[in-house]
Amino acid sequence: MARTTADLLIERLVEWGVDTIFGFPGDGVNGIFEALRTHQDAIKFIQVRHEEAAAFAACGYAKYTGRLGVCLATSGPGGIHLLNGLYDAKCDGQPVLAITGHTFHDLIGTHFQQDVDLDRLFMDVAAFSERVMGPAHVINVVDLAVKTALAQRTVTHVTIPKDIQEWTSADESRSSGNVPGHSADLFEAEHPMPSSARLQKAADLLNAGSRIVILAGRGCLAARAEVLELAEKVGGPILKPLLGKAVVPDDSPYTTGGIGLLGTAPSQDAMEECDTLLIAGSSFPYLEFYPKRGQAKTIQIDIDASRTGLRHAVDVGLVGDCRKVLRALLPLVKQKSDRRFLEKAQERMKKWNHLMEKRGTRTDLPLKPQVVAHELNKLLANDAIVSADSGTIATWAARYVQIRGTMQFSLSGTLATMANSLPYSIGAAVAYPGRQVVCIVGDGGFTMLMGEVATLVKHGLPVKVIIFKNNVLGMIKWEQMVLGATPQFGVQLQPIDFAAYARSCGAGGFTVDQPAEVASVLRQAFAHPGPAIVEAVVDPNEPPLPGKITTEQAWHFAEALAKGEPDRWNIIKTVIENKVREVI
Ligand SMILES: Cc1ncc(C[n+]2csc(CCOP(=O)(O)OP(=O)(O)O)c2C)c(N)n1
Ligand SMILES: [Mg+2]
Repeated sequence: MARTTADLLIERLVEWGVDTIFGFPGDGVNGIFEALRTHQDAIKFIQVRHEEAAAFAACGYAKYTGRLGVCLATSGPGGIHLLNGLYDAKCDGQPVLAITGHTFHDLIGTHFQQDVDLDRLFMDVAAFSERVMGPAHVINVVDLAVKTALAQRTVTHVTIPKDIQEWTSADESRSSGNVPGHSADLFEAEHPMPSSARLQKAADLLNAGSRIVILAGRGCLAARAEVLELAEKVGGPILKPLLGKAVVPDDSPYTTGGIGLLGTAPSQDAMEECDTLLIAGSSFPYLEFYPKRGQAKTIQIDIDASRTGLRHAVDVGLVGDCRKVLRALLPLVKQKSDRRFLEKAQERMKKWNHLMEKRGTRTDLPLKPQVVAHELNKLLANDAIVSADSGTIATWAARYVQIRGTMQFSLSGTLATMANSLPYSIGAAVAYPGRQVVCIVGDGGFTMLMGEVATLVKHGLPVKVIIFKNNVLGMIKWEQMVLGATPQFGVQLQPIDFAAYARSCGAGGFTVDQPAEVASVLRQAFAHPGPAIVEAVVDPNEPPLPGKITTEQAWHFAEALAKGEPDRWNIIKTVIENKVREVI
């Protein structure tokens, strides 16, 4: 039987090992949907409620499985809706293929309906963006789109005019140059290794240093044993940018947890005091958290040679896969007997954990967000997949979710977009049936794509969604005050009854606003057989203060209050209570 262009597309994707596509229909992709219908036994279609969610779900799927994520949208508006999720994948280096429709091939450029040149629109977000011209073209294009996405760990795009999707191989003869079967569905993921001279140079710096810090990012997610072994050898703490949160367990004596505004004070202290820094698989962007110029000899391992020295002046750059490079480096690194730097970090970490515990067990009202995060952490399985959104919740997730076992954790790291966490969780739950999947989201981020609760119910994905409801775009409120020294403006949210909403979608819906009830309500939600939403009504005046607040930040804060911040008395009260708690 003659195969349509769409059949050839889907069959080639199956040959590439793709078994899931996230998307949303439209007449611009009807041909592709027909091919999906007739290939249901080989490929799953997960229908979402907004194309942005399809792109996020594909990104989450890629992040948690290490495989290609695929999303599908119709011509014009459908494709445009994908963009934010695709940029998220591009910014965090995830292989995602976007497939879109286009208008009739012979009406392109005539102001026809949905006549948007998505291949041109996607030129910035996609490393490869091509328009398929016929059935003889589709396999060549798909092969390159898949290989480019995997090889460059980025976004690629294929668009197919709607009528061409239905053309069959019988309708069209190949051009003479297009020899059948020349394009291979083979991808070899080998990476270069640094020379032994360069490895020795890096080892010499590590052997010469006495206060060594390891900044282990997402490139080390598959290198836990190697990172831990190195920390043990050099007697230096591992600092984790958020995308690298799952690199090592949080109860390891070798880590001081996160770094950055939502990181820990001991990580920042270690960074400020180190004489040698190893950056491994990280593009952690906040330059102010790196050592001062000239303070520390720096070694960087990165798979992408163009990123060497991106954030910090580097003395030795090692290009390659972090796990393999660390393995080659380890035998050259001497065991250090001086443990003082590590022990100091461990002492500080004890105090930090004590402080977090105190803040997480507060019983005063209104309910503190830390209490919710603290109780939630206790219910996480050792293989939970946790996705967080942007906002103050990212701080609570960063500080209270304690990585253990094979837990995975992600959020929109580099794009730092809102609304990613629920669709990431869709991607995770589809990829790993039976594993606990948890979404930590603010009320602002949740409302952006709240239709995706219906996706959870429709596809039977038992994701647990914990909404921190403070009726405000909290992060921006604090930024306006602490960074801008101005009172809050334009950030209050009209409250929504999320538990009732969840139930109206067919999911479990729970509410909690009492500290003493948090544990039991969360437990009920986790025991709920399908997807469930917990709306935790939390104090909007609890600031997500950095681990170490700078004098400038404190001044800005005070100035904003003096300029007539509407919540000033409640904020002052909350902040003072925090300080009192740290002292007693
Ligand atoms: C798409 C998008 N729009 C705006 C922002 C800016 N932004 C970052 S965090 C945030 C507030 C998030 O509010 P919410 O989800 O309620 O969480 P909260 O900070 O209150 O915990 C905003 C508006 C963003 N990062 N992404
Ligand atoms: Mg909020």
